[in-house]
Amino acid sequence: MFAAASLLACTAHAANPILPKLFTADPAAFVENGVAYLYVGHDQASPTDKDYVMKEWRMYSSCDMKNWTDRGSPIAPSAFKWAIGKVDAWAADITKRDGKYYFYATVDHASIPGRAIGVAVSDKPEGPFVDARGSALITNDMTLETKIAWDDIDPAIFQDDDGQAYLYWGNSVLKYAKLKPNMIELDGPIHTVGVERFTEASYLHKHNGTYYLSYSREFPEETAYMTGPSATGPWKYQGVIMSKNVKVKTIHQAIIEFNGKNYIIYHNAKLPGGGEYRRSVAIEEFAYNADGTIPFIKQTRE
Ligand code: FUB
Repeated sequence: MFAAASLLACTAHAANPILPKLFTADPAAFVENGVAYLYVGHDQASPTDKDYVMKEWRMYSSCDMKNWTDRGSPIAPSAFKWAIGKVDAWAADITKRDGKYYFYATVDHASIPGRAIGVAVSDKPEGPFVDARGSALITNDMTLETKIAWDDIDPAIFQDDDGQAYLYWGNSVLKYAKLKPNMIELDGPIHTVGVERFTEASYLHKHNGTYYLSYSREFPEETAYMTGPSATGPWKYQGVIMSKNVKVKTIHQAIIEFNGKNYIIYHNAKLPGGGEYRRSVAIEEFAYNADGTIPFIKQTRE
């Protein structure tokens, strides 16, 4: 029913930035039954705020990657009762398994200092999502190589063809762990991956048998990527996909295939009044090179 309704609702805006009514950031996306689902953090900072104000995630759907229908807010950080700190809706990611949708989200932990990652579940892509564990999946671990409060952010969920799920995340140090088939528990230890100039926003996808691990590097950030023969590497650096933004230091990508075409979804600050904490999600179509590498992709206005 939901997919059919989406197909009928292709009205709205078709140019970049694709969501002209709200400031939005940190896109996550997946495709099901000919519909693309897009989840973003809602940047609610005023022009004079000096930090993020993000009280909810928002969700949109599209049947053509151009016209996006607003599906409201599938979840807010307050859904995680153990996360009653600053409750900013930082980056999240989404996947489906066994008929349920799993939403991995960065929130502020109430009793363990720093950011943490929670997982919420829903029967429908538009939510409402509810906390799947009642506790954080990942908490800030000051014993790992970084000692910053925001090193456990930006979850990226990937399910391989054999059903094994991997969670990648991190700021400054890239980390990953396997998940159990229930999608809400780690299965084994947390690993770190040495990546030069890694900042955050890791994202794992697979194309024609090759694994692509993209991420933001440096600060201000540019989007770079590595490739490998498995979901855990070994990784070979391949280059920069997208260059730094002008009015905002972050960029945060997701890469999906939809109806045989490939898209990178990211954020800049090109909506009028945009800035560091007032970002705007945009999309570019791209084609893989003949050797499977990803070309440098220019940001467009439309
Ligand atoms: O939106 C808050 C943070 O900014 C995200 O977690 C990072 O990826 C960066 O985009």
